Amino acid sequence: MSSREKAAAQPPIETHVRLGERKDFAGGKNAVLKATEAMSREQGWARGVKTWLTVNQKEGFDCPSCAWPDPLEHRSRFEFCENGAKAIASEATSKRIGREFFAAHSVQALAQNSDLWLDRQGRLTEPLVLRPGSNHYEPIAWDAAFALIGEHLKALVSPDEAIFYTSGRASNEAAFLYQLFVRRFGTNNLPDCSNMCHESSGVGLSESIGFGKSTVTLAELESADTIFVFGQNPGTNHPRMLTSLQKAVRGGARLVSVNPLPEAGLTAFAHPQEPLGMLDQPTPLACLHLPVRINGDVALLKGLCKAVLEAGAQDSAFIAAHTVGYDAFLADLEATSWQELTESCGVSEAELRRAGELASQAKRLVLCWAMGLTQHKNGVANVQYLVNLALLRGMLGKDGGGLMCVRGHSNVQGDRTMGIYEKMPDSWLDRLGAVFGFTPPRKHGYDTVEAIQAMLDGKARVFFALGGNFLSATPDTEVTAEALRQCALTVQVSTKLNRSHLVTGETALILPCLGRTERDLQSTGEQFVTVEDSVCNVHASRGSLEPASPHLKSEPAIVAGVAQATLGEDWSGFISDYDRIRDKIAAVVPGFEEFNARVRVPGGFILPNPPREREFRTPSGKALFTVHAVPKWHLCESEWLMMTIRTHDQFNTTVYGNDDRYRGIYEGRRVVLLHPDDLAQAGFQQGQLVDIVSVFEGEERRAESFVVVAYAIPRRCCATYFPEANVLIPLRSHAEKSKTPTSKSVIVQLVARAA
Ligand SMILES: Nc1nc2c(c(=O)[nH]1)N[C@H]1C(S)=C(S)[C@@H](COP(=O)(O)OP(=O)(O)OC[C@H]3O[C@@H](n4cnc5c(=O)[nH]c(N)nc54)[C@H](O)[C@@H]3O)O[C@H]1N2
Ligand SMILES: Nc1nc2c(c(=O)[nH]1)N[C@H]1C(S)=C(S)[C@@H](COP(=O)(O)OP(=O)(O)OC[C@H]3O[C@@H](n4cnc5c(=O)[nH]c(N)nc54)[C@H](O)[C@@H]3O)O[C@H]1N2
Ligand SMILES: [Mo]
Repeated sequence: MSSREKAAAQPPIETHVRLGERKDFAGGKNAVLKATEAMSREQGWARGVKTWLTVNQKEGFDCPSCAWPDPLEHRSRFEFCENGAKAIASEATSKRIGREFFAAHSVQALAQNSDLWLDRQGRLTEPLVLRPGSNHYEPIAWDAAFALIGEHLKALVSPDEAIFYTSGRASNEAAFLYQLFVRRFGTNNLPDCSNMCHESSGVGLSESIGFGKSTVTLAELESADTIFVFGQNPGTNHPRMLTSLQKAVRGGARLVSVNPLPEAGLTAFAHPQEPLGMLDQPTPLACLHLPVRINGDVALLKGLCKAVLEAGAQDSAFIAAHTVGYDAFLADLEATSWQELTESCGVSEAELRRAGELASQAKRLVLCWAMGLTQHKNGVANVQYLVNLALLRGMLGKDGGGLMCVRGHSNVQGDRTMGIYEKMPDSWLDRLGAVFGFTPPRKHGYDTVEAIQAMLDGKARVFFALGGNFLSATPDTEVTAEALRQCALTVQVSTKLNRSHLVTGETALILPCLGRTERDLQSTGEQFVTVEDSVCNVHASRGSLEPASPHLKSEPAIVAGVAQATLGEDWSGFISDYDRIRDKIAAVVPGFEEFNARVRVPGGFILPNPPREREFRTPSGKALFTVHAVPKWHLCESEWLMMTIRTHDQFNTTVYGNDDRYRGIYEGRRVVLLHPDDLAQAGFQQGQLVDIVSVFEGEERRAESFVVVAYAIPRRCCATYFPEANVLIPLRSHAEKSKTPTSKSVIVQLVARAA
């Protein structure tokens, strides 16, 4: 083991914060102002305007921010949002870091800086190695880097001692080659960011309706008459969704927000591309906001289902023809009292009945959700109860109604379709093996939580990441740091500097890659890649900017380089022409027949979606009603239930700025939001500092110095920002069945710091 001094796993503690007013609408002129600010700071006008004119256009590149779909018809000239602009500015920045930067700064010194500072340094420009015992990265040639990885992998006792993580920005082509390499190498250790994200959705949907994705199209959302948005903050995380919600509401739809917080983007929207929007004259969106207690959604959904039944609005014909489990579902609901439900979810019976009425009257009901449902111990149950409501109202396979699981990373859904999953089904592996003439491993691999444990236990020695920021995105930051430090080799394929480059194994590599915005030139000419959005639309993405450095490689080229060095096979044909990768995808992945031809049609194509045809690929061939208990939380006087959420100025662990504009929190991120009465009762003053302590199975974890802020949040609930609070989330605290870390339900105590 090296004698290298440890680099800090957590960002430095910065407690400055300025409090302003909470906003009651999203968008408006400030959205344009902030987008322009980010562009001019990072890119300059020439590069900036070029990206703005091509993002999400049929001939351009797919926005690297969220997975919100693009309209199939009638795209606007500016098909992006403020936060997409920030993501693009961060990637397409004109700032660069190379060997001089790393010679000047040790990894320990770099780790003393904030995440914002790390991201602001600029694009990585050449492959770098951190040798055993050394504190500085130094340049390494691509071939030497590939050879080093190959040597480490070949030296392992078993292929299962290596872990291959993927973040959701990798293209379909990169992801397909990557999983092929990993399986040819001999393991299914393919954890991904989805494990921490919508895994509960995938597991819950697959079990209930035999399909793990959304069942509605964008056009259907826009023409729905009733929309519920559960546990999602689209004003910040999917801003283009507000355009669709606005369209729906203008067409008469009624929108209900189910969220502990009154999020600005669900309250009202001022479209920055409309004259009135620019004048900050918003369109009201949600007609009803249900301020559910954290993790109160099963109780709330049971209330809605009860109300639907009491109104006689169940779709009996659909239920009889297409579902199983209805009687048990009914019996459980009958045995549950309104009082138990309202006490648990914190929403009054009157409000629940009002929402139930809207759900009962709906002819085209769409249920949307994101992390507020998935990142709980019962995340799968949350999702399945949402399915129960859709089934009760017969809203599957019906034009204009259905389930909309709003994905995070821009290609996280596509990566899974391409086989980035530690438990791919046998039928899929059979096809992969048949097409490539080998026997893929069958033993399930590690998911994210298991991967960390395996590194801690010394069962995994090489960690490879295709994108992302594993250290800061995963739970239990200090524990994950120890896990990574125990590896012999850690490798990060990245565009920008982050903390995972600083907390490493004995040897570490940074392999810098092209971003989405950049031209990808290979020996037969310019290449494009493909992605799949939240509504299963597969389409091309073609970058046009000059690459940040001539030394960058594309992600597929990096994967091929590692494969060649490890397996001793020639993969160059895949890289000279990505059509050859797509031909193999067409042969292996269902729904991708004639891939090369169909993806060249502007706008791409939509993958098959059996539930839309009322085809449910479950063991019974029917959709499943499921029964779930209302979770019980026993919080003592000094305890709160904490959720970790995103500010308006970050993309996951990438911090673009220190403001959370819509929530009125500026210049700082280390805050804990509490109900004003809880704050008073605990004897805290707004602005004072507290330590946050989580107690789990007798173990204590502490995050120091958070500023207390009074906020409109239900009693006994509190909110902090990700990733600063990840240190408090125990590795062993994860969802049943999906193993998604419980990032939105952590029991904490708040301890005043001495003044
Ligand atoms: N600009 C930007 N865009 C992004 C991202 C980003 O970081 N920045 N991240 C991307 C990724 S990977 C993802 S997964 C998505 C995340 O998108 P979101 O899921 O919108 O992200 P979060 O900030 O985690 O917000 C979750 C919401 O759920 C609410 N919530 C928390 N607990 C509960 C609960 O128990 N019940 C209910 N009903 N609500 C609850 C919170 O108040 C918050 O409004 O966004 C994607 N897009
Ligand atoms: N407490 C808490 N923890 C959470 C969450 C939460 O809500 N609360 N959310 C979870 C969720 S939903 C997710 S999806 C995960 C996210 O986990 P990750 O996907 O691992 O994290 P990101 O912060 O999105 O990764 C950012 C890094 O990706 C690299 N990158 C950016 N673009 C590219 C590219 O085009 N190619 C390559 N190779 N690299 C690129 C950059 O170096 C950047 O620093 O975090 C999870 N963690
Ligand atoms: Mo995510």
